[in-house]
Amino acid sequence: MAVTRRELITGAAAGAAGLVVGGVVGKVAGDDGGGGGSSGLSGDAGDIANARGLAADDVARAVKTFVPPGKFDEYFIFSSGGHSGQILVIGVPSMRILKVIGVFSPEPWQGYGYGADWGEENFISGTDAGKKPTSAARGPLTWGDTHHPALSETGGEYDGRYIYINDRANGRIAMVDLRDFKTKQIVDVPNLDSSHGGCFVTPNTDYVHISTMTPTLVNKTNIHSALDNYDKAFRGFSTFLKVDPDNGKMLVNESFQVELPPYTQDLADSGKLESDGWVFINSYNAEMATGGNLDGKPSIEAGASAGDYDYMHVINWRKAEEVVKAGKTSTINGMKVISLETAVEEGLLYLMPEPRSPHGIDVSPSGTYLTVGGKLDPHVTIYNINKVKAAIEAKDYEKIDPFGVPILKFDSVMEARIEVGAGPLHTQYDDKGHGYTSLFVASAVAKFSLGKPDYDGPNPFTLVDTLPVHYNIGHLCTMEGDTIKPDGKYLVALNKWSIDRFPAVGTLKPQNFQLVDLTTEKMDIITDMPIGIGEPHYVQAIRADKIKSWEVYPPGTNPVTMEPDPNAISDGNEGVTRSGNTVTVKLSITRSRFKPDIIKVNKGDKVIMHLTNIESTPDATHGFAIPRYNVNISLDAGEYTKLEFEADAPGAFAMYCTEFCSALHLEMQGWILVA
Ligand code: K7E
Ligand code: CUA
Repeated sequence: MAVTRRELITGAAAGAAGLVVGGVVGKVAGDDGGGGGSSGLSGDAGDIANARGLAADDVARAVKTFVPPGKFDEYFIFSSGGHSGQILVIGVPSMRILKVIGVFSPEPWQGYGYGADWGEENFISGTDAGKKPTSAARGPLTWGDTHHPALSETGGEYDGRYIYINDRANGRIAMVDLRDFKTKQIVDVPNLDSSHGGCFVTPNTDYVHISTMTPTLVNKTNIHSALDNYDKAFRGFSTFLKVDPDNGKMLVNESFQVELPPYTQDLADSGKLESDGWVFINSYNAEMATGGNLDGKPSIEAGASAGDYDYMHVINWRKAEEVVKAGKTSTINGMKVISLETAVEEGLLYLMPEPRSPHGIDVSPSGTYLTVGGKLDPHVTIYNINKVKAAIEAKDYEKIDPFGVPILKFDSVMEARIEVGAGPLHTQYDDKGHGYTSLFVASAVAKFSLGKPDYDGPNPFTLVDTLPVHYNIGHLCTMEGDTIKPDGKYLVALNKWSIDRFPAVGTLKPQNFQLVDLTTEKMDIITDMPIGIGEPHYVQAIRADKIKSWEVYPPGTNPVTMEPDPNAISDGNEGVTRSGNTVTVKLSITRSRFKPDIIKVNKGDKVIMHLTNIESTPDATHGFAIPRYNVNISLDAGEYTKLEFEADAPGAFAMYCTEFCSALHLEMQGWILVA
């Protein structure tokens, strides 16, 4: 078959497309800017580019991000959804949204939190565990503020098995199983009333870590005066949640906490290689400002920025593990806690001075360097773990803080300070020994060199390049950027504001993810992606081939256990049975019917339904919705779930399938008659 020129350009003829693309890039490279529709291309590609007013650079950038229909992206990024409470899964370099995973928020499309056993369980455990008071006035918690996703690791590299994410608002943490991309567990972490950046895994996912942000009220004797006795009434906690290696679940009984001073613990990171066995937690508000601006005290904004230094917490978690094994803990709200006193006595907790309200702390791939961005200081400060270890060994203390914790001497542990620009926040790394720091105030990304062993070149600890981004960048992420072997390659800038980059879509604007090419000498923005869902904070990027998602569930699989469920229904064992006021329904689902399709119960009955999608075809998802009962379940092929409700509203309710699953989808309906 003859290949037309048009097919060549659109990639329809796969075999020849690579050649043509190579040719286009070659031509573009020689053309700087073009402009006015002058793409510098010849032939059909040139005509199209000219007709659309694209310059040569535009075309080159488009080719870099284009993933032809039917082809897959090289990376996935897992993005927090902020106060939408979800996780977004996005392909790189295409920047297409592949999935939204309901985590702390119900997601009707996925049947998450609307009746299905696996979703309901999460919301219930998320509310009751840990015995934290939750107002009943507005019902159970149905949102969270997701900030920091943490992919599971083996040997310091992402293994594609699980992802954890914290709830900034309520001190909770969730686990998503990447076999089916569903939330399997929410832990309401005892003694944590909030959480923030302390979400990461240790290099072999022995533990997932989560710490307080705003300290927790621990002395409740006089709550109205608690802020006047802030240093006594409040404490921070660093939590090491033990992970079950078989299923990724967090085991609260085998977990522990380290009590911390009531500074505001912020971003944190795990040590690796050189720094394996240690964790690092930033803090701000060493001033312990509490606000009170109506009484003439400074707002927290001013009070927390008064001092020149805040403290990074350095914790030896292997030592902490031994202390826990030796029983030197007390149990508070069901969690083993190492007291501040014990932590100091056992030499597992130290502080390091950090300039002016730090935010990000990011450990370099070799584990040697810890890069800190101070919001009010135009430098990044880089610490060397070997200097930290030596200072601890030599008891090289500047002083002891009011809580008895030794503060290491700044000059003894600091390796370098690099002036990068206004408002440095977070840092990521590439495979060549560079760090990339987001500059919130400057709306830019700064690239700098590390030192040995991460970077072996001529000018260590030097600013190399700066790229303006649009606008107010928070986090940023390089490919596999938090591992011992980052790929670099691309960088995603997570910009908080988009201002003029997209057409107005109402007064609440989308955020802007910008994809940056790191393979060119100068960093280059190659695409903008509006984020119309949630307010992402942090993302992690993993090579797509590491994710081994199931295509379809084996028959009767319960997503909670990922095993065939003993109550799963197969074709032929459906039925309705009654025992007292309890009606048990065994219901099978396939294209295009429910069986049974008529269910008669009495008002006040307790209804237990065992539902199974008995299909084995990937993609053959069915919904199961009961109008007026707030039930909306989604059952993927092979999936089993349980549903329980009280039949309190009388009437004829037309249960139906919510997925357009077949030509007779509209006929996929039945009745629940409540008399
Ligand atoms: Cu938005 Cu990591 Cu929660 Cu910084 S945090 S920006
Ligand atoms: Cu099943 Cu529509």
